[in-house]
Amino acid sequence: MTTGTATHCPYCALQCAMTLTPAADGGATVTPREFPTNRGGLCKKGWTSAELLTVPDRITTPLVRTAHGFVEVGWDEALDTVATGLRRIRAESGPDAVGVFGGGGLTNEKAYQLGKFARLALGTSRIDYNGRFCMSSAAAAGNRAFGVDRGLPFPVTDLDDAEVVLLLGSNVAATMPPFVRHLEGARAAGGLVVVDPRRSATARLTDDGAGVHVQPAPGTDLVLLLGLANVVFAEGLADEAYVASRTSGADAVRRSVAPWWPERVQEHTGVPAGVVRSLARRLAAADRAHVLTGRGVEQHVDGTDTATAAINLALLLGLVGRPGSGYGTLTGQGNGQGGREHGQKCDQLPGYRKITDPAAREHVAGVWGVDPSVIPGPGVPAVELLGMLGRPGGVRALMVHGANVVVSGPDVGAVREGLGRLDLLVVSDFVLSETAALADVVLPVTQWAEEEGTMTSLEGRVIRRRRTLPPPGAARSELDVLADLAARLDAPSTWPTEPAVVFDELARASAGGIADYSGLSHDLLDTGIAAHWPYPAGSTGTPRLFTDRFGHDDGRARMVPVRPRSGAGEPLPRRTGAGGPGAGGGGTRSQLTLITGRLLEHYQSGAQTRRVPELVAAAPTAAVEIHPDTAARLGIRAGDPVELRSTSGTAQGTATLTEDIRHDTVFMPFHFPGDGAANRLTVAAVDPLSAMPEFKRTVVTVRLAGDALRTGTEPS
Ligand SMILES: Nc1nc2c(c(=O)[nH]1)N[C@H]1C(S)=C(S)[C@@H](COP(=O)(O)OP(=O)(O)OC[C@H]3O[C@@H](n4cnc5c(=O)[nH]c(N)nc54)[C@H](O)[C@@H]3O)O[C@H]1N2
Ligand SMILES: Nc1nc2c(c(=O)[nH]1)N[C@H]1C(S)=C(S)[C@@H](COP(=O)(O)OP(=O)(O)OC[C@H]3O[C@@H](n4cnc5c(=O)[nH]c(N)nc54)[C@H](O)[C@@H]3O)O[C@H]1N2
Ligand code: SF4
Ligand SMILES: [Mo]
Repeated sequence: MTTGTATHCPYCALQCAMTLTPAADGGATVTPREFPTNRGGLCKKGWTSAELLTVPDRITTPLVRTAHGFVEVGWDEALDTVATGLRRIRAESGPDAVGVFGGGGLTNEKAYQLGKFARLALGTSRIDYNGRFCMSSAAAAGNRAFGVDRGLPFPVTDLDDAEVVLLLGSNVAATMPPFVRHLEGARAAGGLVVVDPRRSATARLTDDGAGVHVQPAPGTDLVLLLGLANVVFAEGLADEAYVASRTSGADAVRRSVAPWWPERVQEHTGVPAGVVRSLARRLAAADRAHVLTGRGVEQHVDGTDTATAAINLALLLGLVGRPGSGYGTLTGQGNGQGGREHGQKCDQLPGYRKITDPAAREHVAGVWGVDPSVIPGPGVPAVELLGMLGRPGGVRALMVHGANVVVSGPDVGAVREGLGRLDLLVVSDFVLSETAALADVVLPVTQWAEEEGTMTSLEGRVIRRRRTLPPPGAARSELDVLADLAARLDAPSTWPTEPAVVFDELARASAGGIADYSGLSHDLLDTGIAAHWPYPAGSTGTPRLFTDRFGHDDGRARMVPVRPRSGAGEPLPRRTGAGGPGAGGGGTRSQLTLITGRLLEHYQSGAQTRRVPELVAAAPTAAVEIHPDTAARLGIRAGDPVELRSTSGTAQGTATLTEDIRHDTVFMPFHFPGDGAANRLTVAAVDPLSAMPEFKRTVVTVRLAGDALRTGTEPS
């Protein structure tokens, strides 16, 4: 009998534990494993995750584009092609003409090596990653308030005994199903509060006395949160002792929320004033309460301020760092947490260090064995990077590792055009994603079950990913690929390929930083310890942050007054930030607000889950959720093909009629390519503080799609 390998699911940040056992047919079988985050549970994606290892269209040989399409080549030829192209572009246009786009699904080792590769082998400042689309607003808010950004500053199991959990813009019942187990305590106490414009699967968990579903207009959460803080002040519900001893800035917050009394909040959000008052009282009365945010409130042009308002509320009530209570954001991608700590962000060096900080540069340069002046300065965030593809002074070559930008970026029509203007597009992936299909060179890499490494889960816990199977065909680890390219580019420093050795280097580079891993190694992690960072050498880690101080020098949390910018609370958004024509404010009867998000069955761009037959059968195409009254007004019936139009473009889907959505709102998942891509509609407007794009609030018109309407759309 073959014994299985203890590892974790390849998909989301819950990192459910599983045992993977090699199967006779070359694949593997999945068995759930007991672990605090999943308690022996898995969702459909986890159960079927091994199928992707042996999908028929897995790429196992490097591909180079010729006039006749892709041809299979050997590694030497592929890497020579890449290195020659990169050298030429660098010589002609300088190192910043090469861009790198990383991913929050990469192991810590790969994310670290990619950041080092960009700075040392390419000499470019222009690296950023898809976590910019995911965690950047929550991260900016957390850094600003606490001086530290760890999604959950406490173990997930701390939620189990909560009396009240305020869940804003998160649909965990679909996006992290086993997580729902940690909400049972709050449900039993009648204290689960779900804030979502849709009656989502998670909102339905509040039925039958388990809690309350609050249904604001999309993008009005900031006003709702200001209203809750207004009630806290007005009714003397703040934890004055905590506020005085552990925070600064409360007076400014008091002034900023004064104009947001509940009746005015009702006018802007649609949430009844009585609900605003009772919610604030409920939260204040609970001994154990949590405030949690998800992408629904963060993926907006004011996402950082909205997350800040949620943090202010939690601080006013004295929840942060109090045993059994807290504030957190639910990190999304498998390594969304670690992926933002080790240097793939344009402004960061390993250990969550600032690339502009001379001491940080000196430390990391020391580990790399280079002069600090060799390390470039800060680059540009993801949306800006995608906006400069093939532009004068922009990027002429792009290397993509772990992202499918032509499906998941905002305004993918523009992204596709940008990729088309490049001189060289190099994509590493294990399937021919929609982005890989546009590449000049495709490099086949290993999947989770074929590699060793570490991931950092949503609770800041570093865990081991373990190898069960050999890589198929010629597929190679990205660590090997980067090392071979570094050699071809005459890069300084050393380029180890053993994950445990790369981890040791990462640990040294992180020493003394905010996300300090220096006390960890693969061997230590293999003993099964619960390693929550910071984990400096000699420590035993930090399951709970903020119990007696925050990350700022004075040890206090900073409350930052935030106010709605122009347009907030109005039915339709105004454009801020770069790119494209304005969507305008106001609105007419034919205009609806599009919110985008996830289905249980599919993961992100769908590059992986659209290859798993069970998942495709359950959710084959993009369904557009519309309220029956709205549909009737537009002459749309259930199952009709519909066309959505925004200032960015058009997309098509199938109408699903549901009373779970507001009359003024439609919902579309972003998991599908081509005509069904929701991101053909989104605009490249970003939050000025985090550079997070606006994914959750786009002005659209919706109508029945006829064959005539289908013409004129670009082919996928
Ligand atoms: N099945 C599945 N699971 C996943 C993923 C996946 O792709 N598929 N991806 C993983 C990743 S990377 C992430 S980031 C997480 C995301 O996990 P979630 O944050 O749970 O996912 P979303 O569906 O993007 O958004 C959550 C909810 O926000 C609501 N919403 C939209 N606009 C607003 C608004 O203005 N205000 C409020 N209050 N709510 C709003 C939507 O209706 C939706 O129900 O999921 C992770 N897990
Ligand atoms: N409209 C709209 N758009 C959104 C969102 C939304 O809510 N609405 N959510 C945003 C969010 S939160 C996120 S996180 C992004 C995610 O968006 P994407 O970047 O598109 O995410 P994935 O589909 O996970 O793409 C990962 C790709 O990398 C490959 N891959 C996986 N592991 C590895 C690896 O180890 N190495 C390499 N080289 N490749 C690998 C996969 O096969 C896949 O092709 O989408 C964002 N886009
Ligand atoms: S909840 Fe996330 S980690 Fe768990 S099985 Fe599903 S996709 Fe995998
Ligand atoms: Mo995400």
